[in-house]
Amino acid sequence: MQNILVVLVFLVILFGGVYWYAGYSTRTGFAKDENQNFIPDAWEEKFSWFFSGKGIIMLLLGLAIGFTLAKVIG
Ligand SMILES: [Ca+2]
Repeated sequence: MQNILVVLVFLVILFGGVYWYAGYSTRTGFAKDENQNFIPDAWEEKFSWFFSGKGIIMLLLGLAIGFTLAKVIG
């Protein structure tokens, strides 16, 4: 169970980092973002689901961490 928890926390950090970098790189003008939605246009074609599902993805990860944590502690 601890292994699952480590993987889940790692995913949250990884995804959070990607979301942060998308916003950071477009805001600083480092990445091209012509439609100004703070997602690099190069990523948008292939990974639009990853950004449009941001809320759901983070919610599910949060819930999974909550359940796993409850199992580990309890
Ligand atoms: Ca864009």
